Amino acid sequence: MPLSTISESKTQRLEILGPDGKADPSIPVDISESELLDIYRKMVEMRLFDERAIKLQRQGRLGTYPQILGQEASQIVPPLCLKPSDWMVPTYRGQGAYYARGMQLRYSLLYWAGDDRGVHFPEGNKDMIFSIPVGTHLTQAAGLAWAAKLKKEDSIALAYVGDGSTSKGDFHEALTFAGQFRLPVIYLIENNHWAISVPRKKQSASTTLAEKASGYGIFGLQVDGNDALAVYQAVGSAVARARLGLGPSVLECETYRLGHHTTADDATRYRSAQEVEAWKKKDPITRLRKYLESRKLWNAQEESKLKTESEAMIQAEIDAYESFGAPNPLNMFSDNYASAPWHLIEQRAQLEKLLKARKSQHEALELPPVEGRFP
Ligand SMILES: Cc1ncc(C[n+]2csc(CCOP(=O)(O)OP(=O)(O)O)c2C)c(N)n1
Ligand SMILES: [Mg+2]
Repeated sequence: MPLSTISESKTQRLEILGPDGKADPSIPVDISESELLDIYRKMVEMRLFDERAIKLQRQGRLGTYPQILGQEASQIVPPLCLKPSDWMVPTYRGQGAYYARGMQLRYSLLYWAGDDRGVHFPEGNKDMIFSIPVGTHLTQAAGLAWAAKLKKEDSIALAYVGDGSTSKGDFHEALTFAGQFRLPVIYLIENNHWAISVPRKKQSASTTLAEKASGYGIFGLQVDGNDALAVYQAVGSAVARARLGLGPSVLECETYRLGHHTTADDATRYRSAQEVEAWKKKDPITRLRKYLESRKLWNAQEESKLKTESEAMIQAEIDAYESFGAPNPLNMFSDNYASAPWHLIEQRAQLEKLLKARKSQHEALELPPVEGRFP
């Protein structure tokens, strides 16, 4: 019996803006001038914020911090294609995505200072908390999309995932479920080429991460993740398909982590300066700025005004963050369980006793009221 082809998968890649900022005229992008400028502003604001956050950490004013340096397009553009009533399910490298959803930067800082008051999203937003465990949020996103489908709601779910995290079993489980139930969910892989010190080429033998989608009966596309226009086009189309009931998408946004994994890492120990320099030439912000300039939508004066305004806004956010004051340590027990397990009841009671004893020794130790619910 001769072999016959029974299935064929072809993975495509979408690029619109070249590194010189010139757009491919054969791909029309339905985006207004004000949306373009909004994307650019937010990307610049996030880059300046990232730089300040690193300095704060080095000065001992912030905890461990994961930069998004170089990934501004794949972070900021996708949420701008959603409604607040859509679910946004980020990873820990998610402050750009939250910022695009309207979260004030003071809360990102609080979160990375280890303070749960940083979990504070704009009213009405369906945002999930930063996922520190890698991959575990992917099945949750499938569940959120399934619930929306069962309830006949219009909402969809967008989950971010790193290249390294696609190797986890959770990715397989989530995609199996999403494909089989044709869920309104988008898995946006931010392939930044590194999972801490493990390079993308050691992560998986597949040529692209996007092609993994076809095994689950899901639409997959690789996107130039440093090209804000391509990300907007790809996510916008995936959102439209999901809303029409046409099922899930896997979008592999190919980008690069220009900084260290977090402030606890030293990337110079495992990757070359040449590699980093080559990716700097594909910087998503420079590309978009060149494009805007070519369309006469931006110029040097506007650039310097934006920098001055952004720096003032970021300083105000840092001041607001630093004036929060210490949280009550008992907050850490709040809002975790519908009914608390015995060992947490005991531990909380022990801590409460300890705090009371300290207070009687040092009258100055005045803690704010406990926040949240402990059942
Ligand atoms: C379940 C789990 N295992 C291991 C870790 C430790 N860890 C933190 S980040 C990371 C690498 C993730 O790489 P990638 O998915 O590419 O995301 P990136 O950091 O590049 O955004 C690992 C293994 C974790 N946080 N959670
Ligand atoms: Mg990665």
